[in-house]
Amino acid sequence: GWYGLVGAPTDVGNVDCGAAEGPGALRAMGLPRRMGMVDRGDVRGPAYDGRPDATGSRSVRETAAWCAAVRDGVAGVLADGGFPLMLGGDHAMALGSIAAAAAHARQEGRNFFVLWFDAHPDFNTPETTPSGNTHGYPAALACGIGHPDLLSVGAFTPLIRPDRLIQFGVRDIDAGERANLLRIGVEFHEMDAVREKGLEALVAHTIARIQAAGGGHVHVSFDIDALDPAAAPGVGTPVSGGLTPAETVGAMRLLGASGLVRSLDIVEFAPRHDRDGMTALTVEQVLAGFMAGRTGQRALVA
Ligand code: DIR
Ligand code: MN
Ligand code: MN
Ligand code: MN
Repeated sequence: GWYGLVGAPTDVGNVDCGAAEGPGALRAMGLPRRMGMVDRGDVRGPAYDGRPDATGSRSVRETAAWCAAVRDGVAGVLADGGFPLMLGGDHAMALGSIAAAAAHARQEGRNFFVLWFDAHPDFNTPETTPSGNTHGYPAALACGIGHPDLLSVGAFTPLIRPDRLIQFGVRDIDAGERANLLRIGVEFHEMDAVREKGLEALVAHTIARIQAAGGGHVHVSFDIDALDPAAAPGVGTPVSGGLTPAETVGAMRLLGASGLVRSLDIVEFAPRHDRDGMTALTVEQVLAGFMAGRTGQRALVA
């Protein structure tokens, strides 16, 4: 199979966090070419609008337009038989890729799961958001709660059963956001659990659970800030105490080898905050681990 890169160069979901420059920077470094991807180009959308609407959310109309474009770009790769790699852009864009992946899974008659790697659960709603930024919303929206103008990006809602969303590495959770997670019933593994049990063991357990449920389409949504800022400083909202590159490469290799993952997001790379290209290098290693797992090879670990 081939990898179809869909770029979403925007930070419409956050305030000039720098993620809009992510796809261009990775292309300039030659990553898509080196990794043998088919570059389907960037989708387009409107500029950021910081004025909050009646719910206190910013750039909702703009986020919805970008996500619809991402949805169509990712759906195009799936329709053409490729493996979509959505390159953000901020994490609000995951609403678009998940809308496409969920529709594809439904069409193929597969169970649909989302694995979310992130320092943040992105499970706010307009009622709980401390910022009004839509990059804090996408996981909740996928589960069917949040702003109606964003829920309508998907052909149906919820896009995912909440017990089929599993989060890893979260460590910066707003109070109302945590209440949302618990109320909706999402499985989220915070960093203390990751340290205690090991990321690879948690991921292996999740793969086994999905296989026991009959398999399906697994979408992986990977926010670069899941990684520790020591290895990946090039993000808009760094949070200390994150995942190491080695354990992340190992987990991604397991996911690749499982054969269950059929779509992937890599979001929130902000080159202006990078140091000596180390975040770009880490991103490439994480992707290489995943791809090596898929082709049954051994991943190159730093
Ligand atoms: C915060 C920050 N929870 C918010 N979220 C971030 O604004 O909703 N997500 N940084 O990536
Ligand atoms: Mn995120
Ligand atoms: Mn994050
Ligand atoms: Mn974010």
